[in-house]
Amino acid sequence: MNSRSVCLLVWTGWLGCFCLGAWAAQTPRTVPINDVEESVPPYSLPEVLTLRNGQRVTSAQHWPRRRAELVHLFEDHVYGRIPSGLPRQPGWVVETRRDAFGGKAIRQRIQIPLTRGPNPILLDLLVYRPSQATKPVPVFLGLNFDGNHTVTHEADVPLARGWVANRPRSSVTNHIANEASRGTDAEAWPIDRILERGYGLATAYYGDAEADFDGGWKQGLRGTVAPQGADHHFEPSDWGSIAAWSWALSRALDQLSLDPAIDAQKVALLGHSRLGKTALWAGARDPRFAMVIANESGEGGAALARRFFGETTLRINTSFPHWFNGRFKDYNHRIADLPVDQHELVALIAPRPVYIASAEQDRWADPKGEYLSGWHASKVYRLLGKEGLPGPDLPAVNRSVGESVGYHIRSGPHALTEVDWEFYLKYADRHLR
Ligand code: GTR
Repeated sequence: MNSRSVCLLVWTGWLGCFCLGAWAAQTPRTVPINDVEESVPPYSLPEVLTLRNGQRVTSAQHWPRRRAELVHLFEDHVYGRIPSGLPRQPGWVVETRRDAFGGKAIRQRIQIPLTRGPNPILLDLLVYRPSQATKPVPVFLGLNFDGNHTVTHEADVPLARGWVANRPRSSVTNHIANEASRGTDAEAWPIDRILERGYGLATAYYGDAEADFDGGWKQGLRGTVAPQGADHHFEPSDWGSIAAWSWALSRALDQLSLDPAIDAQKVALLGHSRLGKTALWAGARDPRFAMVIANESGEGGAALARRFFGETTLRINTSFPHWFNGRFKDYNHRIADLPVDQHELVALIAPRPVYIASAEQDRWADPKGEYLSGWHASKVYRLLGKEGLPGPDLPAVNRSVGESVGYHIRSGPHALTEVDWEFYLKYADRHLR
């Protein structure tokens, strides 16, 4: 080896160390995290019933003003503003099957154009409703993580078209959906049981609207509607992907409203994890959703941002910078200055029923912070003549508590399970029947 190559080797070595160091400085692993209840520092929450100008909201008539203020604050500081003038176009039924689930269900596949033009972004809505129903049915609506073909074992539901996440469970390794992933998420969507209980189910793949990676927006909804397309420069209050997915949910509701066999006044929005965050924001923005269920929605969902436990604002903004708007990053190191906290997001759903759920082992999502959000939002429910959660203490596991704010903490890990669904079906029976 000559002296030039030794020199080059040393230099690349140093460069390597430097790059690795810079990477380590940015990697989420270096972000401080707390997992010990006794180490949660004191915090104080913004007062949900006080306007920014200090005025108190003391009657139900004055709540809409505070509600509007909170929606704007969440748009400006957290999820971002959805551009005005986006199209709201009806979809078309691609296929109807009257013999789905052994004749128990009528299944429809509907395509909803989310953008204008000859090649619009299409949301594929998969809808099941009980075939024996004698009147319009209430429906659960939820986005799914890996494609419509993963929520069912039926062989004729087409594979998701666009980018999908690589997952060992679905044996996807190249971001392209494959047959091996069919039905891999069916446990999270007990369609049979939902139908038996007299409900319909509508679901769509969230990646249809926009792929879930930083940069996914370029080919997705946000890039397509931006005047500069993929060269768009985001302003701090521009929308993030959670807002884009929530927009798609509202378009799905438009579509369900066109079907006389569906009771569009009784659509319960449901989402798990990041899609639980999305469900909360969609339900907060769009008062047509009759009920919202946030399964283990965690940070940026139901969990209080100011409670230093599990995932933090800094961490989520580092791992998933595209989920929220640019301004939300300003609070990475000063969360106490954020003009809202997540109990106010839950309160935006009032007086409609909202259900928050946690899992005992899902400490990352901060079960207690999720519960407390519901508890602090209950104040608004009471003002509007409804009952919320019974008190500030986390209930025992596997027990459902609360009225118009419902809650359970299930034993086990982060997941949407049949146990969760049983609670949701009972809750829907109470509030939507
Ligand atoms: C995690 C993220 C959570 C939650 C979850 C999910 O990695 O930190 O906020 O959204 O993903 O959506 O599965």
